[in-house]
Parts: sequence; structure tokens; C-alpha cells
Amino acid sequence: MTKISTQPIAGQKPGTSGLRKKTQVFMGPHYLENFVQAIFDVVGARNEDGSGKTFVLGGDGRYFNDRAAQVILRMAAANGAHRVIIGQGAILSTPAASHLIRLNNTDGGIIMSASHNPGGPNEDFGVKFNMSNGGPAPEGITEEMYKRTTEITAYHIVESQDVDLSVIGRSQLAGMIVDVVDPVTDYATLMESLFDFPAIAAMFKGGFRIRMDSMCAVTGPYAVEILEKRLGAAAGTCVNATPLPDFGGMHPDPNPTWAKALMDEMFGANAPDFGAASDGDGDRNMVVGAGAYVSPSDSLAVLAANAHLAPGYKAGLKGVARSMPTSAAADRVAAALGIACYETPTGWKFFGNLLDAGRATICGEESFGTGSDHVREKDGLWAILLWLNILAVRKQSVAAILAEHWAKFGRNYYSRHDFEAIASDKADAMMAALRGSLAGLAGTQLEGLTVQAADDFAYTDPVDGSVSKAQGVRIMFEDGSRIVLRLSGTGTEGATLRLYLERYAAGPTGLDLDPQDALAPVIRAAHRLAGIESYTGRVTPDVIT
Ligand code: VG1
Ligand code: CO
Repeated sequence: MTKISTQPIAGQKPGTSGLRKKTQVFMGPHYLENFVQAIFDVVGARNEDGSGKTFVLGGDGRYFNDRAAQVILRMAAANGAHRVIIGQGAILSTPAASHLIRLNNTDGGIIMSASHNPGGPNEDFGVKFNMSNGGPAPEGITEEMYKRTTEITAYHIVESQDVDLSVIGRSQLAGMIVDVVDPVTDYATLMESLFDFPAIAAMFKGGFRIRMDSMCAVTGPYAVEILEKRLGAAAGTCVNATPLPDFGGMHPDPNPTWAKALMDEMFGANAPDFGAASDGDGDRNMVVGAGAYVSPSDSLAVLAANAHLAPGYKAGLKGVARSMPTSAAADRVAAALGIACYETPTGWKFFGNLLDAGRATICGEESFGTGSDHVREKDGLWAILLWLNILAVRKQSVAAILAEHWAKFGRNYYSRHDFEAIASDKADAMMAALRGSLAGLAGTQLEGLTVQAADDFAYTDPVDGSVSKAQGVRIMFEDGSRIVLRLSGTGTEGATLRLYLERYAAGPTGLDLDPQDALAPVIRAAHRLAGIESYTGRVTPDVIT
């Protein structure tokens, strides 16, 4: 075992979901090692009695995934871990990693991913730690890790050859057990336990056509196994199904902008009945019907309203949770079902306590994330399979299900506008000015809207009482419209401003507008209130979802 002297490296502060930096930064001297040592220093690789702990390790296969895995294995051994369970080829989707942590009663896991960020030598890499419940480390723990990186003086690593991760089976690394497992099997079995596979298979057999776009990212092998092999979807249903280190040069973010080929197919002639895409690490999903795009906020609401149709949820839901910027469509479903609805800050780590405490069964974020208490991460293929299960039972099109949903609950028109790579000082100045103006906003009239209330969202976790402040500026209007602004915590270049826009239409008329048209006055109000152009020089967003 070798103890290597090191020095603190600035900026190793985990964001919304782990530490994300340019790959070159992660590959720099001691960078990965310092952060991994900080993880082990905070969570401990040994139990109090001196025995070693067990961890799960895997990543989304992006550039540097394989080499980083070898470093982390050597460091786990040197820090005294007993055993590491790792996906073959160091591959695990984020939800599959969460499942393996729980299934094997381990002490947590390290996931190597920058999720929806592009990959490659000049793109992004990331590392995050998940706790023994399978969920991302809460803020208190990531803060401790960050603090540790600012005072680190040494890390531990064994000298050894690489472990062969290409072959399933057990080996030893300096006394530590390394179990290389199939990344797909346990996850696929979990899905089979939750959903009515025979009903979905019968639907496929009856001619229902689906297109699954894995965006050259990690879900490819999972999608092929589950959709094509176990459910009998036509060969070729899954496209971009081979994970590539640079995601084929694409941006593995399943939204209408980056999954444009899928959108074109779903809105073209002879479109399949159902289309879906997932992101770099497999925790996000986009679903589309023939000619019918489902916004993530609506998807959460439809899934919550229909989950009881799937075997895993037939007893009903204990509660629903959504991130604050997500639309209130799910709240209306929760109210109708008579169950609790929670509003949390952005990031899946805030759902963990609610899921562990049995307060929420289904959670979702506007950023194409949905999941349930089956794991402690959002789960792209899970959402896709729940949709398929619902479609198999209801025997209606996606468009018809959406229309019926809006007719019953009204429609929360919703859109997110992203302004990327803004100079950080300008973005900070804009947010500071906006925060400073909030106290005087109530009663202000603009664009035909009257401000009812404005605040900076703060969250008190109902389970452990921890408080998270400054989670996004909210401006609520008297007619139920809402504007939210926050800066991204996952980007690696400058600042990304996220502007979230919402307007409610009760129906029965006015439920079929283009969201950008329905939201036009809210968009204008947002630009005026925040002074986006005068601070950042931007008028047009880079990405609209
Ligand atoms: C974004 C999304 C957030 C999501 C996070 C991680 O964070 O807005 O909802 O939880 O990404 O998703 P931010 O701070 O950039 O807005 V993933 O699939 O990138 O792990
Ligand atoms: Co992701």
C-alpha cells in the first residue's frame, strides 16, 4: 500500500449531482484521487470494528470511465474496503447502480458519470457517491467531502496491475474482493417484478411499434435485453444502443433539441406508436407518442394518475414528490387521489428521505426525471416501462391519454428556457439584483399579470429537519402562473440560467395551444422582471424544453 502526498485542489465542490468537471481536469495530477480520498475519508472504507465495507462501482462508459474505475478500485483496496461489486467493463446505469447497492445491502457506491453532459477527452466527466439506501449523498455529506478536499494532504492507493473487468467473476486486489457482475440482469429482473411483462409483450405482438433511442449511452444493453429480448419488441427497436466513450459526438440529453432524430420520426409519416430516449447514465427519459410530445411535468402527473394499473403499484401511491420548478400538474393528481404532495429543491438527493420514510412512492423533475421507491435514483427505463404498461392496459394512444388527462385536471402549460455558458459574474449579478427586488414585487402588474408573491425557495426536509436555502427564485401570479429562475449546478462552463415558465388553463377550451404561445405573456414578464438581456446580453434561449 502506498501513501501519496498531495495538496488541496480548488473547486472540488459537488453540485446538483456529484462533482462534474472537464475530463482533462479530472485526468490532471491527483484530481480524481483527491476527490475519491475525500469520499473515503468522510464515509469510511472500514466499519468501526475495523472490518472493511462493501461498495458498488460503475459508470456510464464515457471516456476515462475505464481508467478511473481502476484508480478507484486501487484506492478502495488501500483504504481497507472488503469488497467492491462492479459492473462488467465498469459499466452500470445510475438506476442499476442504485439497485445493486440496495440488493446487496452494501455500504454505498461510487458512480462515474456526468450524466446528460457530453463525454470525450474535451467534454465532461463526473463522480458521485451514493449512500447505503442507494440514493445520492445528501447535502450535509457532500459539503463534508468538499471541506475534506480543501485540507487533504495524502491519499492511499495500492500498486498493482489493472483488474480484468471484462470477465464476470470474482478476483482479489491486494486482499480486497472484486466481484465483476453483469450490469443488466438484476436490473431487468427488478423491472419484471414491477410491470406486467406479458401484457406489454402481447401489445408488441399485436403490432404496437416502439422506437427506443439510447443516444449512444449506457441504457443500450439494458434496452435491448428488456424491450427486444424479454418483451419481444422487433429487432432494431432500440437505436444508438451501443454505449460509446464520446456518445457518438452527441449530447446524451433526451429532450426535443438533442433527441431531434427521434422527434422527427415521431412527428413524421408512419410514426411508431411510442418513442422514448434516455440520457448518458440512464436516469432521464423522454417519452413521445405518435405526433404527441409529453412534457416531463405532464409525464409525472400521468404516471401518478395511472400507476395503479401496473402490478408494482396496484396498492396505490403513498404520496407524490416533485422538484420545485416542476409544474403543479402532479399536485392536482395528488389532490384528486387524496395523497400527500411534496415540493423539494432541484436534485434527486432531496427525494431520498421521503422515499425512505414511505411518504412518497413516485417522484419527478421537470428535467426529464421520473422514478419511484424501487430504487433511490430517477430511472429512465422504469418510466418508459410504466408508460408501456399503462398503454397496454388502457389500449389508447399517448395523445388520447394526454387529452383525457388535461380534460380532467386542466393543463399546466410549461416550458424551460436555458441560457448556457453565460459569464458567471453576469449571471450572479442578475440573480443578486432579482433577489434584492423580491420583497417589493407583490402587487406589481405587468403583461396583464399581477404578482401575488415572490420568494427565494427554501426547503425544510420533513424527515430530518435539514434546511436548504436559496434554491431558486419564484414569482407567483394571481392567475396561478409562475416564473422560476435558478442557476444550474451541473454545468462545467460559465453559468447556465434556467428559466422555468408555467401557466394553468382549467379548460374545457384552450387546452390545445402551443406551450410557447400559451406562455408568451409569462415569458415577457420574466425577461422584464429579471432584466435577462441587460445583464447577460441574451434574448433567445439556447435550449427550449
Ligand atoms: C439538472 C436538472 C436537475 C437534475 C440534475 C441532475 O440540474 O435541472 O433537475 O436533477 O440536472 O440530472 P441543474 O442544477 O443543472 O439544473 V442528471 O440526469 O444530469 O444526473
Ligand atoms: Co442522468
